[in-house]
Order: sequence, then C-alpha cells, then structure tokens
Amino acid sequence: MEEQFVIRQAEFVTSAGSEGSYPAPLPCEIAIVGKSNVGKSSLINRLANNHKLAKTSSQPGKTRLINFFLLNRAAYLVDLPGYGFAKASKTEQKSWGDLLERYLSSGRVKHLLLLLDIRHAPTRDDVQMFRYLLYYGIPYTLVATKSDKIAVSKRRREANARAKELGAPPFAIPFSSETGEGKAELLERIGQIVRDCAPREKESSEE
Ligand SMILES: Nc1nc2c(ncn2[C@@H]2O[C@H](COP(=O)(O)OP(=O)(O)OP(=O)(O)O)[C@@H](O)[C@H]2O)c(=O)[nH]1
Ligand SMILES: [Mg+2]
Repeated sequence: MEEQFVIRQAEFVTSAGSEGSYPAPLPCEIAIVGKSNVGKSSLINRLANNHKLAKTSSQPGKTRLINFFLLNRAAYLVDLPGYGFAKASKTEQKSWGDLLERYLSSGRVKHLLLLLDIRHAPTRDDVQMFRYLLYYGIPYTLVATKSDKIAVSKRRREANARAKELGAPPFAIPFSSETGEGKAELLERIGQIVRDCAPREKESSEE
C-alpha cells in the first residue's frame, strides 16, 4: 500500500485571472478539472479538512478564477473554473474557456484530477477535456464524485463505468466530499504524484 500524503497545512495563495498573476511555480502542481458543479472545490475542502478553504455553491459557475492552494508549503493544488455551465453568457463561457486553456497549456501542471459525477455519463466537454490531456500528455487521475448519492454496492462499478465511457482505462476513484469516502485512496495517489514530481535529493558535493 502506498503512503498517504498527509496534509498538515493547506492555505489559499491567490486567485489568478491571467498568466501574469500565477504565483511563482513549484516543482509540483496538481490541478482539478471537471464540469461546473461536479464538486471540485468541495473535494479540496474535504482533503484539507477545511470547509471554508475553497468557495463552493449549489449553483454551478461558482469558481471563476484559477485558485491556488499550497499544501505543506510544498505543492500547489489548483481549483479551476468548471466547464459546461450552460447558463453563463457566451462571452463568459469563452473567457473561462480561454482561462482554462491558457493555464493548461502553460506547462505548469504536473498532474490533473479529472472529476466525473458518478451518476452521469461523461459529457461532450468531459470527453473533449480527456482528449486534450491525452494530446498534451498530461498525467491524470479520474475521480468519480458524489459517490454518496448511489448505493454502496454500486460505487466501485459505477465509478469504473464512467472512466470506460470516457474512453479511459476503466478505473476511477469513487469519492464523496459529504462522507469522506475515497479520501484515503486519493491521498495515496497524491502521495505518489508528489513523490514523482519532487526534485531528486541532491548528492552533497563541493563541485
Ligand atoms: N452529496 C454530495 N454533494 C456534493 C459533493 N461534492 C459537492 N457536492 C455539492 O455539489 C455542489 C457543487 O459543489 P462545488 O464543490 O462548488 O462544485 P465545483 O465543481 O467547484 O463547481 P464550479 O466552481 O461551479 O465549477 C455543492 O452544493 C456541493 O455541496 C458530494 O460528494 N456529495
Ligand atoms: Mg468550484
């Protein structure tokens, strides 16, 4: 069993609306993508055990900027605006799309958590996002959110079904921000990711 990433400290760093306002990069940056209302901000709060860290809302379209959170002063966890919020104006949709695209193509992100609602087949936007990350070779983990909304006996199977529908290998972590289900599994994954992006220990050397 992999070692879990223990979040000892999680703090909000900044909200960025353009590249100029991203914070100085760290070796490890993990970002969360998914459609509006799928539970991205809630997931951050659950991982950090702080329901006030990221702003959430029952109304889609809550997160509108790129929000950087710093974990253990070592890695960024990045909350992104959701896609596919039909009620937003065309202009707003375009500007969120541009914001997301510019961020994803900035080369900062080392790993993406792509969130899918465990109850629904992925949308066209989800499929497009998945193809985009494959195209750019961004490592990813699929997370099936709101697992508390379906029977326990179906969770693992339904989560994997969502991954398969996306065109990915059939594995997604069932996760609930309400109950904490999947938190340990996701923190193990994050532990792996952080270890992978940490710079190698330098040999002490005078040269
Ligand atoms: N039952 C249940 N509700 C959840 C879960 N996660 C999120 N929600 C609810 O879903 C709604 C949206 O959650 P957010 O975390 O704001 O979603 P988001 O993906 O950040 O949305 P945007 O910022 O609009 O892109 C809120 O009402 C949450 O309380 C979950 O695991 N279970
Ligand atoms: Mg949000």
